[in-house]
Amino acid sequence: MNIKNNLILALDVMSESEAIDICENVKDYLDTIKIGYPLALAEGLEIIKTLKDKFGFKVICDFKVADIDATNSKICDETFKAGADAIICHGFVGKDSVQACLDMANEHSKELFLLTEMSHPGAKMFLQKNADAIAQMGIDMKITNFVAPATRLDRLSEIRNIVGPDAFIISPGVGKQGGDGKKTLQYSNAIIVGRSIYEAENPKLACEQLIETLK
Ligand code: NUP
Repeated sequence: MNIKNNLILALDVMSESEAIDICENVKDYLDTIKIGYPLALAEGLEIIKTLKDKFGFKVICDFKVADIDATNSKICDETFKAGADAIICHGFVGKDSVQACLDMANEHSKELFLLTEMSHPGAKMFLQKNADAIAQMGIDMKITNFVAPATRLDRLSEIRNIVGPDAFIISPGVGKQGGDGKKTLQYSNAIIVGRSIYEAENPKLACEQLIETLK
């Protein structure tokens, strides 16, 4: 995936009007939006097409798909039918569940991102212990896109080692969660940033300033 300025906006606002307002402000600086449950539950999956048609953005759906294989297939199918360019799934559920997501992504000629370790403190409790194995499973399954944390560069670097230089990694946790964008991009292909852009008094300026710090 080609991502302008290596920057993905996590658009976790709660209404279409807010979403459009933020997008109008930042559309010159980025071309890829990540939406998750907040906006999708508030406005429905139609929001995907709205953002794509209005701004030409690529849309990654952060639905952290984590169910049995049959259910994962249905979740991914609906999401891709709604226009998503990519979907994020969890890896801890195991190979059969992830394979169902990968198969559906391939059927639609869209992308799958495998979430390895999360960025928040709670990830240390259970997920971190298995993150290397999740990343390895992804490589064994020929998955090429991964999500790994900007908040722990040692872990991000380890995950990069496991998935290799050709894998595509996107990283949340820059800004509000404490991660540094420029350092993250030493290991990662793109950063995911939410609140420090959409909660800023001037999202356009916040975007511009953030991009400056990445150089
Ligand atoms: O490990 C993860 N951490 C994380 O923050 C995996 C994620 N998908 N996210 C998402 O990234 C989170 O749900 C939010 O949409 C975004 C980070 O937003 P912010 O902390 O920059 O506001």
